[in-house]
Amino acid sequence: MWDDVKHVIDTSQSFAITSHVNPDGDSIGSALALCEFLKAQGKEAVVAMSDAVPMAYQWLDPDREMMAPVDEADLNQITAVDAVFIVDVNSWERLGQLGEPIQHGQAVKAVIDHHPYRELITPHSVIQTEASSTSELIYNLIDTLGGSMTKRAADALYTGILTDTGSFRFASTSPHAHDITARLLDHGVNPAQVYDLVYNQNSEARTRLMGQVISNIQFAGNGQVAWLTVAPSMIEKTGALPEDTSGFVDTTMTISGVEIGIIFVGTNEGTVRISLRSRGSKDVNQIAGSFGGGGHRNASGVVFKGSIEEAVEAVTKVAVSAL
Ligand SMILES: [Mn+2]
Repeated sequence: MWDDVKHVIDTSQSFAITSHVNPDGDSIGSALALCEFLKAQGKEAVVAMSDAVPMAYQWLDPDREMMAPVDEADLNQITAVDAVFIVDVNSWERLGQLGEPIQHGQAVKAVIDHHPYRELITPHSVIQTEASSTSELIYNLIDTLGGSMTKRAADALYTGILTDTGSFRFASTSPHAHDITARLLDHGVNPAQVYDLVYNQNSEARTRLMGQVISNIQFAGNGQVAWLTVAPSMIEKTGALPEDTSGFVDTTMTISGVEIGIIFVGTNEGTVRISLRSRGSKDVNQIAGSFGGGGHRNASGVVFKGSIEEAVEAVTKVAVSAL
């Protein structure tokens, strides 16, 4: 299964690793661990993301080696590498400002991902939809190719599995995911410390913004669809950062009776960043797909062109009809 990826690694010297917009624990964790692995093989490797790294994951990159968000100079460096690894996503659009330069660049492209897909964007792809996380796949890669596991890589992979399994509660939490987690603890990961660093580092501004956003929650479909809206002005007034809204959508799913939860985050560029969550068989991947986005059955995302009002009207209508 890893033969093709091994060939890409063996035949290249310089690498860039990238992932989807709004990077999360799994995209950052898997990218950083793969970067460590490649460097340990004597390769040059950098991680580049279209968007900034949320506070919760900045501790994984203490020297700020990641290019996130990328700038013009970064783009030149990234397009000059021999090979690009695209992790935790299989879509040019979801790479944000990195999508076009990478798609049309000369580098070999390889995908490592666990999201359902319609078509491959590169023939060099390892996509296992049954994996709990891309971090689980990167663990398997390092294990198979015989790399050493540094504490930093172990922390990164543990963070990816922890966050993508919703702290080991989603349906994707397999015996294999727990098995890998156990081995990461053997490499020195401290679960209490990681949990604290990931989940208990909110700023006062983020907490105030969350309070405002939650107090304006709205419902449709007999309380089965709940949604939150965040206007750019709310973020500015509270002094919070755009990435501070990450995780807000999960509060909708703590409400009894809610089957589909949505957050609409407006930007100053005339787009709305939408995240969707659902319970059980309710498929928000399909809802996101009908607006050009994607993800998993129970967690997906879309970038919508238009106003928050237009996005709410269009997406909640589809959500209610999906009940
Ligand atoms: Mn993931």
